[in-house]
Amino acid sequence: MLHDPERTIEFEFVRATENAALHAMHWIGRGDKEAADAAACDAIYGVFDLVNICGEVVIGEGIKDEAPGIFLGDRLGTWKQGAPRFDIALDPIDGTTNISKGMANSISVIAASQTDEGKSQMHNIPSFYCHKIAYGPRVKAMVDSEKMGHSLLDAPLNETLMLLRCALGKRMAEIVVQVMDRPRNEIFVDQVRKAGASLRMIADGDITAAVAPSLPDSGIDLYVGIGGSPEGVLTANALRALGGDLQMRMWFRNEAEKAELGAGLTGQELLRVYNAEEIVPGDSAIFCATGVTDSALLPGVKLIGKTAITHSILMRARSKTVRRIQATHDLDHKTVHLRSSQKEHSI
Ligand code: VTB
Repeated sequence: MLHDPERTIEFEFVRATENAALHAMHWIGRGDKEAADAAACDAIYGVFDLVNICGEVVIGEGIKDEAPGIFLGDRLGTWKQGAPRFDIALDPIDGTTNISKGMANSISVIAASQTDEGKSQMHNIPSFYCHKIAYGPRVKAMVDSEKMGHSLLDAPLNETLMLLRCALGKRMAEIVVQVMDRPRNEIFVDQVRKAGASLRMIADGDITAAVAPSLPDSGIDLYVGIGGSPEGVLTANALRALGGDLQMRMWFRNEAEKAELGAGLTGQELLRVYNAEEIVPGDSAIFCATGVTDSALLPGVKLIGKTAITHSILMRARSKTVRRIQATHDLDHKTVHLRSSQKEHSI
């Protein structure tokens, strides 16, 4: 086995999210989010069918909204004997509604952690939703040094924004907070406005929103709100590589959901606040995403005649290298390998 198989295999992840974005782009604006999702899944499976890894999906999709997808326990890769083992978390499209409406903020995303058999490296959160707050390395350094007795999830948002002001050396009005536009998040929107910080709302897709504060050039300083739990785990993989952090705690829409999804958990476990290192505790964390439509993280796919341009970001926790990969695909030659047909297809 290679000494550090992550180093080479990580580039196959880029091919997978690129192909997912290219195969899904035809569905942008066409009102069919399931078709976009299915196209992305087919392409991701198709790439991994040619890659020598033993990949097990530990965080899949589709449970919450019954979308087509790649699910928990599914296998990716050839599973040839001796191939390195990876736990895989993915969202073939985060923001399928956005794609279907031709709106901004959709990506294809995969995270992975090299693992020894049987030892999962990613914490699976049983709730559909979590209350999350995500911030970059400078804020993390200050949060860690303040040794607060409570989590940021319990602090009034204006206190957290004051902390950001100090950590980032900005005026309040320059601090940009991203929140997903939902009635359940109105409380955060009000607090951001009252504090005098600057607000950016997104319709869907809170992985880009929560990773953005850890990138110096994203223009976003903080993500806060209630969004999907699997999306939080994917975000945690990126933050392990970028040095930022997030805090997240399970959130339930009602008591029945809490009783069902939280069955078997103690009161303490239900209230536990996780940070990125607790969600992804191992040394190995790879995060890869390709833009489908524009977001704070990545430009979307651009189609110019028979040329498609994709933008991806690839990073891993071991080396902390962050690569931005712009690819020009000549569609007269580019093909994607699909699981459904086991063949190469033109885009
Ligand atoms: C969240 C968010 C995702 O869908 O799961 C959201 O984390 C679903 O929220 O990024 P609702 O159930 O309120 O629609 C996304 O925005 C896209 O999958």
